[in-house]
Amino acid sequence: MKTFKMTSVAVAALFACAPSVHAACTPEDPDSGDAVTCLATDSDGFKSGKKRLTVTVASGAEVQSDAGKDAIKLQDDDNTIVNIGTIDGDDEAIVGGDGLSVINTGLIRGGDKAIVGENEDDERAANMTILNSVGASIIATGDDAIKGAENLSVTNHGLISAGDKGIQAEDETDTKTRVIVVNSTTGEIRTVDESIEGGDDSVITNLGLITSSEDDALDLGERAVIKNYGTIRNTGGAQDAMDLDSAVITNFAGGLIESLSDGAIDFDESATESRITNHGVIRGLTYGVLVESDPAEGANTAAQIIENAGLIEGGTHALFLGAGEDSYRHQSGATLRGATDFGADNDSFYFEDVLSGVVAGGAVMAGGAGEDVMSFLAYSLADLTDVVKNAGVTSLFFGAGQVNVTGWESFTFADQTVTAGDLTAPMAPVPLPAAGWLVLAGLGALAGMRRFG
Ligand SMILES: [Ca+2]
Ligand SMILES: [Ca+2]
Ligand SMILES: [Ca+2]
Ligand SMILES: [Ca+2]
Repeated sequence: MKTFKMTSVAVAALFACAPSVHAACTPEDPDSGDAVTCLATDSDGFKSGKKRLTVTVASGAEVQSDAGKDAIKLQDDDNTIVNIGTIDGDDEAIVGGDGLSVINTGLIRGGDKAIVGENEDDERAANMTILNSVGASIIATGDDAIKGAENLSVTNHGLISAGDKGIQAEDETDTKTRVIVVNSTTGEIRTVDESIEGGDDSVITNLGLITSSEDDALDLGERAVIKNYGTIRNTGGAQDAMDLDSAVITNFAGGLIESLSDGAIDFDESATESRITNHGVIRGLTYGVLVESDPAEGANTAAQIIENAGLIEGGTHALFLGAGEDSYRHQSGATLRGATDFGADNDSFYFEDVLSGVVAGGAVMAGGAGEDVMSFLAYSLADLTDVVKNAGVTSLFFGAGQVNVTGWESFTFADQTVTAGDLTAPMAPVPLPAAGWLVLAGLGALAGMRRFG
């Protein structure tokens, strides 16, 4: 991020010395590197083709635009806009070039877009840096709030809201590009379409709220790095909280990744491995974590490696992982709600701790095609109290613990591995005569009796 070249003391001094009737933004025709200060209401906007300007809109000042025009337009390189007042464009509030830096503690509002990177060659500007402070707002009523190309970097402590997309990184050929966003505990990004849309190698850190009412909250490409301590949510439009190709996602305790209309985390076509570490909640109306499995749509053939110490929930499937050698570790205290389907290829499922009750409410965990292995790391084979096979589904009981599985070719315990075919009840139960059961029940002994004890 570039350094704000004018201190707040200097701004205050300029403001104090300025007569109230002073031309709003001066000098009107600066040289490259000059400081431009807007101290009152400028009704027809400010425009310059110079480089390295620092344009400061003082507290109480407002830069407006003519009808259909932009409020501040600086299309050459490395300009800085410091807004302590209001920048209000009928079309865009700010159009800036490569290396534009915007520091906003006031209001930036565009009737179309709020901040757009577009250089003097009409290419989408790269390396833009936007800082939106606590209490500050960047609002686009018609279209995207912030739009730039490669390495668009946004740090948000205030409000970013958009009638279309919140933050979009895309070049002039409509190729999505890298975006870096930090949304702090006070940060809110509220949009109708995608909240953040970008290309490969994007990095998103969220401690606040990112929410889209009709599209994906995050829509990114390959190798996204996402750290979530806050809420990332889709609320409508049959879309996802996250729509990605591949990613490393860490959802920390208290973090919520949620779709009220479709999947929480959706992986599109990719051959690149993804990792999810979850200590919070990942919850989708339809799916918790899913991959595209239809070749006609471009199937995801990669491994998804998931460690869950929190909650993963989906109305249809908690996990639907498709092709690739997928792996899921159910850590101590973890919860699954919904079925799981590990799809094609050799997949792995690890229960790291003892089971507490019926896993996933009894929903079936499918290994799918391939040689799939389910592991019970806290149990020996002798801890298995019953095996019930019914209509292709095998129910494994460890006392009160139960899992319902299908399509897993082998099961590993702490002491040994057995194939699905060899998995039977550890020993045939010794039948008691009916009278014996009644006597035992009458003595209150049945509840404490282990079937194979
Ligand atoms: Ca997969
Ligand atoms: Ca698989
Ligand atoms: Ca499989
Ligand atoms: Ca299988």
